Formats: sequence, structure tokens, C-alpha cells
Amino acid sequence: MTNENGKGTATDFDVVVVGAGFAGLVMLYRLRQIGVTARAYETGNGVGGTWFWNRYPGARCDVESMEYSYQFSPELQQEWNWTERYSAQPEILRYINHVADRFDLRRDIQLSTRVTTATYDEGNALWTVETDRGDRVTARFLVMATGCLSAANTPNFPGRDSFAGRSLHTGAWPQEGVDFTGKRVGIIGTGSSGIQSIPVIADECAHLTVFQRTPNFSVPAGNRPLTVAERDRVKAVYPEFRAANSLTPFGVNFDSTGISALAVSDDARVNEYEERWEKGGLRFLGAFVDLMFDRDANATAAEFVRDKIRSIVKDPEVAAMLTPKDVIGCKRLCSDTGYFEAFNRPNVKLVDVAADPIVEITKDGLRTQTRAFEFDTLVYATGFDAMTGALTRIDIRGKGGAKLADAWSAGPRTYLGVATVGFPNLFLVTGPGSPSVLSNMVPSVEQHAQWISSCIRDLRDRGTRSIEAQPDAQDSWVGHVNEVAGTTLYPQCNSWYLGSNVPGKPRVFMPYLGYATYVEKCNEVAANGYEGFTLG
Ligand code: N01
Repeated sequence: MTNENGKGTATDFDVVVVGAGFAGLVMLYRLRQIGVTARAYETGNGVGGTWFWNRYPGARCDVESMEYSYQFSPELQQEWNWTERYSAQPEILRYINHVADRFDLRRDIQLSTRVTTATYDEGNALWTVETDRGDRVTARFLVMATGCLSAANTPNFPGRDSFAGRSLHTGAWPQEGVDFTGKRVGIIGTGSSGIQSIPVIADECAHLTVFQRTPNFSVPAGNRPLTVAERDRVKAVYPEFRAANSLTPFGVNFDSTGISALAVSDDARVNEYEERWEKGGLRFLGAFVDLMFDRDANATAAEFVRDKIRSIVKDPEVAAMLTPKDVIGCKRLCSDTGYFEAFNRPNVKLVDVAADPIVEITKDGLRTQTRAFEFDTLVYATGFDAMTGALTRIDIRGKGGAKLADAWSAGPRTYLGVATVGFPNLFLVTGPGSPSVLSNMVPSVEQHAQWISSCIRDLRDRGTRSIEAQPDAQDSWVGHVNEVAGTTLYPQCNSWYLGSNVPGKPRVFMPYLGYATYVEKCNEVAANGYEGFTLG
């Protein structure tokens, strides 16, 4: 038991952290540095979060390995050797496990434990946290390191449980792996997870039917082994490399040309796209500075990719079905290894379920309005209740017993994506309203862990028991997030950024675009004595 600040109510821990993925681990590390006690609860039976659960075939990061890693320890940064330009899931999971061991973080983590409720006691300024394992602990602060893409979305098709074969979700893949040899497989969904797994599953199984509701833009990943020279080049200037990336809008090196797509000749523009297509990766969107702001600029990139799809896919009807109509990058751009090529295989069939919707899951497979399909295995690559799902699925009660899910029923409202009115001493790591999914997630979780731990240290040093976002500050931040989103093309299609992949979810653009501006704002708020927060 601890008794913080030498005064106040005794608590089991100073801080409870929910989740032990990239965010939870660095949070624990930072909390230990400031000398407070913490316990992290993690649902999985291992650490790793996203990279623990998403073990589907072909799972790979779309941010380059040298950037998608922690920077809190210069030694770790120098010691670890990434083997590929874009790391595959097993390598990232090995890295996260290495970090947990190297910094002795496991002693503060309780695995295989799901937090079920968290209730704030206003009089004593403390949280009581309960788990599905019967734990009931108190803490001054609660930090939700629950991940932005961790609450699986499995559409509630009629008959969903009647399927006699095996049902899988890409975001909750079995640890022992899945053998598709000789199997007839159906897969629903063509987002990043579907696009990565389809070519690999197609290669293994007897037959694959892909159920596509919306065609998606994807660029070749251009993955390849990293050479020692490439690694050493970055390692020699790691701090400068990180600092330069942190000044960009996405906090990631997109190698932007800094010019408008409409300011160059048609030939020059196509050459730029061609070069980036050849090199591979999401830097494709760095080709021109206005691709996510100007429809005409965006149309030039979209048409380039449409042409590529038509040139790769041999059957013109299939190519037409795979060709997206909307804005490129509006749904998160995918990067793939042989996705469009997979549709040239004789064992892959594409079904357009926008034209012929799925009406039910059956014992043998599924039925669309006009046809029946049979398989042995059905894969849901149907994504996540993004950004809010992992939070609202826990019964979190703030002041006066108010439920977070109710407070956010019209969409999430936060101050800086790190706190929300009515829920004192609750911190969100990369919550809605922060750059989160529109940035490189690892630096973003590190920035939040650093900010939150400094805040807890400052409160302790001043003998302050509670911190809560002020309604005005929250309103103006939410307004600002929306205003920025409104200057971009992001709100112009249906994406999980807007919650529109989950039936009934309010349509609100959730992430904040502008990593560098955001970091500056967070630092300013702290420097001004936590401006916009009430300290009690
Ligand atoms: O999920 P998604 P995801 N009937 O929501 C379809 C990150 N990530 O797991 O577009 C039929 O993108 C849905 O159709 P539609 C990355 O940030 C990164 O693939 O809504 N179909 C869509 O095709 C990514 O953006 C990496 O019409 C239904 C698909 O399911 C995010 O995670 C790899 C349906 C869901 O796509 C989520 O990606 C993987 C229904 N009822 C993931 N409901 C990398 O780093 C949904 N769909 C590379």
C-alpha cells in the first residue's frame, strides 16, 4: 500500500495502467522513473497489444522499422537491429518482449486480466479498478493505454454463430497460427488487414473468396531486407533523425517534395508518382503537399493508382471492381505485397458485396442477396471500433457516477486527446483528439507517456490530488480538431477515422492532424501550469 504525498487516502497503487502494448510499456517505464508505484493490467497472456493480437498471415507495419521503435533509451535504439525495411509482426513482438525484459517491466504487469470497471471516488480523489480475475484495487490515477485499434469489429450478420467451420478475426488471431492447406476460405473486408493477408492466404489455401464492400487504394510496400549500412546510417544520427521527423505533420518521414501537385507538368507529376510507386510505401502520399487538401491534386494521385490497378489485374471486370472511386488517402492508404496480383490467381474470387450484400452467415458459409457460398474457414478482416471502442467497452464511471460511454454518446470529446471533462485523474494515451492514428504511433505514445508522467510528478510535487479538463478548454479543443479536419479531404469518405465502419457510431472525425503543432501545444499547456485543467 502506498500513501501518496504523505497525505491523502492510502491507495494500492499510485497509478493503474490499462494495457501492456507499446503505450503501456513506456508508460510503466516513465512512471518508474518518477518514483511512483504502478500496476498494468493486460488482457492478453503476453505483452505487445496490437502486435500480440494481430498475428494474421502477412501482418506487417507500414511505418519503416527505424522509425517504428522507441527512442526513450539511446542504448536500446543503438542495440536493436531491425532486419527489414518494414517489420513483420513476429519481429515487432520480439522487440516489445525484449523491451519488457530489458527494462524489467514485467514485475508491474498482470497478464490475462481484463479491466471490467473503473469508478472514480470524488471525495477521496481515487479510482477503484476491477478486473475479470476478481482484482479490486485503488489508485490515484488511471491511465488508459488501451490502443486505438484494439476493439475488434465483427459485424453482427444474422446467423453469425451458426457457421460450422472456423471463424477468425484478423485482430484476434490464434497464437498457434492457422493452417489453410487444402481449405476453402472466405474473407470479409479489404482494409489494411485484408489487403495484407489475402495474398498470403491465397498462396496457402485451396480457394479464397474475397467479399469486398468498398475497393481500397493500396501502394506496393516495397519491403526488403535492411542492410547494415542503412541501419548504421540512421544510428549515427538517431537523435537528429527523430527530431527531424517530429517536425512533420504526421511525425513520420514522408520525404515530402513540399510542392503542389498542380504546380508541375503532367510528365513531372507522373514521374514523381512512378518513382514513389517503385520505391514503395506510404511516402507515396508525400509526393505533393496538397494531396490531402485539394480534390484536384488528389485526383491526379488517385488516377495514377487506378491506372496501376488496371495494368496489374488481368480480368477487366475484376479490375473495375477493385478500382476505388473516392479520394486516395481518405480511408487510410494501404500498402501491400502482391495484393492486386492475387486476383490473377485461379483460386481467388472477388465478390462485390456492395452490389450484392451479405444477408446471412449460414452453417456452410454465407449467403448474399443472390448467391450462396461455402467454406471451411471464414476470416473477418472487418476492422475495429477505432479510438473509442476499447474505452467505452469498459464501464468507466467518473464524477457523479457518469458513464464514459454516455458522456461520449454523440462522439468523443477530449482536451488534447489526453483527458475528458467529468473524469478527473483519468489519462488517455493517444485518445481521440490527439494525432494518434494520423501519426507514427510509437513516438506519439512516447510523447503522451512523457507528458502524463511529468504531469503526475508535478501534481505530486505540489501536493495536488486531482486534475480535470475544463469544459471551455475541451470545447475549444474539439472545435479546433474539427476545424483542422475540415480543411482536409479526410471527412469526405466513410472511414473508421469517422467511426462510419461501425453501425450506429456517431460520425465524428476523431484524430488530430498536426503532430508538431500538437506537441508544442501540450508543452505550452504544461509550462503554463496545466492551462485548461482544474487542479484540486
Ligand atoms: O480494418 P478497416 P483493418 N460488410 O476498417 C469491411 C491499421 N492497420 O483491420 O470499407 C462487409 O480498414 C470494410 O468495408 P468498408 C491501419 O491503420 C495497419 O483492415 O467499411 N464488409 C473494410 O473493407 C488500418 O487502417 C496495418 O465498406 C465490411 C474492412 O471490412 C486499421 O488498422 C495493417 C463490413 C475493414 O477495414 C484498420 O485496418 C493492418 C460489413 N458489415 C491494420 N464491415 C499496417 O501497418 C466492415 N467491412 C500495414
